[in-house]
Amino acid sequence: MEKVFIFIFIISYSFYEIQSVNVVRPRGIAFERASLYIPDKDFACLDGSFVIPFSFVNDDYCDCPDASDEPGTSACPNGTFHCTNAGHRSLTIPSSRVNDGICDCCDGSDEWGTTKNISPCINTCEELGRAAREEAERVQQMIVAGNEIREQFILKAKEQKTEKQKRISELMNQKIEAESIKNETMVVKEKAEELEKSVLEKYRIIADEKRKQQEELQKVKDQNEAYEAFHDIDTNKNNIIEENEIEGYSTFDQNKDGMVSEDEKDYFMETKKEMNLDEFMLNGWSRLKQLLLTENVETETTEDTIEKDGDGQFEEIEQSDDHPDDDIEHLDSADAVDESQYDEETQLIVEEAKRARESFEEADRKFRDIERKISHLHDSLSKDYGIDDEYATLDGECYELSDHEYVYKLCLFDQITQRSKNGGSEIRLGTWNSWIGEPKYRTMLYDRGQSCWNGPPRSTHVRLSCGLEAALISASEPNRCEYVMDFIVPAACVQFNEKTSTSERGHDEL
Ligand code: MAN
Repeated sequence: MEKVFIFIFIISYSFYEIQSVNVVRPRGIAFERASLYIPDKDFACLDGSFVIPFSFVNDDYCDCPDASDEPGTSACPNGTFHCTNAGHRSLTIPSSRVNDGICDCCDGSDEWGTTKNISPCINTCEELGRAAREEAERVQQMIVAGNEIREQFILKAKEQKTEKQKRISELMNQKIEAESIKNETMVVKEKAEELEKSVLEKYRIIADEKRKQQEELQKVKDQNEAYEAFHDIDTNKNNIIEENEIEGYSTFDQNKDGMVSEDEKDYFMETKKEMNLDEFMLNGWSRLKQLLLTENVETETTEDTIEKDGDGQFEEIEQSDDHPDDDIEHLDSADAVDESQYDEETQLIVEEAKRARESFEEADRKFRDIERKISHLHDSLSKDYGIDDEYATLDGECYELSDHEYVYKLCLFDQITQRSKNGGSEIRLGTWNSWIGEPKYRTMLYDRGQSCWNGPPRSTHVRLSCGLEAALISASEPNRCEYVMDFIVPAACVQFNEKTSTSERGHDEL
């Protein structure tokens, strides 16, 4: 195949081309690399691997492993093609796109050999370049305007910071005063309570006495019940419970199969043949009570669907209880001192103690309220609001965005939530954590949100960019329960190379 040199002479009036007049370079090579290709010398592959005659450059055969001999053809799979795109931005594309029938470069230079060495592409660089420059100009103007607002934010943040510091020192003074009131009311309360305790002592003794009496009554009632149960079982009235008497007493038939088995008998008799009253009182009664209780519960839960065995001793025991047990029913409340029984003086002392307690609680509440405010202000002062505190005024401000399924709510430096339009409760997508990534102060991380079903806690990245009015402009969920939001705000209107803060710049100028 005949080796052909292909040179491109770029003659145009654009900024790039004025520099390039008379520069000779192989196709697909940028101006700044043209000096590496000298036509009357052999060509050294740029990786230093081979030296080849210059005629091998762009001969559509790949000689250099680094593809440097074929910058203008698609011969090397790893090569790249540079389009000058005069009037717009130059571009470097993979060399596989050269002469593939698709116009990748706006100047059409990548399709030089598609149709008889004439590019099928229309040069759109001027038009695209103009649009790109207009867009760049628009963005630049927005950054300048936004930056002015940003400066105002910074000033406001400074004022707010000073205000917060002032507020903290005011609150510190209030805290001292509140603490002394709290201590005073505490002393008054303790004294009043001491007095209250001493005057209530006699009522407490009475209540104690009443409780003891009621316990005594309960004991007597229990013994009577035991005594009656014993005589119910002891049908031959010889004061001894014998095996045949157990067999005839249905409560011992625990599985209700119509007979009292050996095991059921042994549960009560513990393998003994008989039981006298003393033994019954000591051990037997408590075991019988257990059976009665179970029987009772079963009867209740089956709602009388199981017919009770004929003799119904349990009911008899209940019915045969003729002690007046009104007092016993009130046993639980007997511990409490009955206020209505206080004499007038005691009543006054109790009321005074109540007032003293309320005053102390009020003073304590005020004190803790001040402490909480101080700590809240300290928290806010220690938050990172950007290099110049430019985001400080946004703390707590909320912005919503609605898509077809959810309403998202971003409350800056606080939390993010998601509400389904089909109802249901709000889901927390994260709580403010920190700034992340580079450049700094462009991405916020909100994490520790509500746990995903069978997954991690929800978290959100909020990407900030320049806009003249703060707004949440997008919300998506690229991975399940991992959300990404875009938020525009004037505080982000700063050139990336303007990395130094205004305060730092101030120092430099000094
Ligand atoms: C909710 C929403 C979704 C999320 C699922 C995960 O429906 O929070 O964003 O993907 O829960 O189960």
